[in-house]
Amino acid sequence: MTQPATSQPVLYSGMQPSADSLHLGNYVGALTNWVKLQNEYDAIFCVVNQHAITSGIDPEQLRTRTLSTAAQYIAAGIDPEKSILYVQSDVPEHAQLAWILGCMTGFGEASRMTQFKDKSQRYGSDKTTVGLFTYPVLMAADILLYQTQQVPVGVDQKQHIELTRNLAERFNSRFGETFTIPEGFIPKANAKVYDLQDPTAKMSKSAPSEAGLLSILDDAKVTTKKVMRAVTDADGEIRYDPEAKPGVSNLLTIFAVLSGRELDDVANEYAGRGYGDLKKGLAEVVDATFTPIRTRTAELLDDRGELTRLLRSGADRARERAAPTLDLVHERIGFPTRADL
Ligand code: ATP
Ligand code: LTN
Repeated sequence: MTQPATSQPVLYSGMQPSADSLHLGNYVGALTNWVKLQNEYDAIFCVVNQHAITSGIDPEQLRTRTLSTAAQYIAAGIDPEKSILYVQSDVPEHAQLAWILGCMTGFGEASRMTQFKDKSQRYGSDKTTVGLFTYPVLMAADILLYQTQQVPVGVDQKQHIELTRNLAERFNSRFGETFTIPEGFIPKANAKVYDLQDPTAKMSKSAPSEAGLLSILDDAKVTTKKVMRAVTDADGEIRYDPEAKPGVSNLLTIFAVLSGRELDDVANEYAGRGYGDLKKGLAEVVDATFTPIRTRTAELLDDRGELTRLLRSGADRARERAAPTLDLVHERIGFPTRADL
């Protein structure tokens, strides 16, 4: 098997550049985790633009969102010198390995992916692309190319990680030890953020209304307004009880996670006070978290040359790691390797 560059275990993750701004759910459920983990792992983070085109292509929007997503990763604390940060389409080995893995994936096996079933039902058969169907195979290629051990993802990606493991095991047993078998690294339930207007639904960029979505790049005035208008309940009591009081509990969770405090500590501070007080306090915490990230993102986007250079250098480092794995795969399955060319 090809060896990783450091003795730390390899960690790999990615997000699609499918919105102008990341939202609080992405920040709490993924990005803050990545920032912490990058010190303990040999971490690789990808802006998965090839996955993003499975649901349609708008070239200008895609270009802007790809750079903006990368800038937000860096602004939130991903260190592009320590970790590898790159754009998926800059590393052609992903698509090359995906083709091979696709030829080892059963049609029935891929048809069982619930994300595909959900999305294809929503899009209808004319808008459902073959790319959407093979999306999980490309994700498997992303992960396996780097001999990844840990993959931090949301619970919705669990089935894709299972498929990745199955494909790696299948390849290894048919053609000899080639891939490390990765593991999913699923955050605890309390890292989940709910929609401010419908606190029983997860905060998502595809929510029917923007009113419940806190976006990192929104102006502070906008986020404050959204927090102040968050849905609560009629009994007026501030306590953590996600079943009976989903709205208030969501506000308390967000407050605790963003301020780095214990939930009980925040709940005690606001016990006996009005919802308006809690919301005001939370709006300040959101502002204190997002404003520096927003400012740094704008600075990074102002110097596109430098940002592009950083991403190119990330892609060079990624290719150095991906190419030997692909070479080994080629050798194992009887394709010419670089040494033959
Ligand atoms: P969609 O609109 O398709 O549901 P999304 O906004 O939920 O997308 P994804 O691109 O699916 O975002 O997710 C990127 C990462 O952010 C994943 O690791 C996911 O688990 C995390 N994430 C997204 N929404 C939340 C949330 N509400 N709470 C916690 N983590 C979240
Ligand atoms: N499917 C993932 C994004 C993704 C990913 C990956 C995550 C694509 N390739 C590799 C981890 C590892 C999502 O939608 N969150």
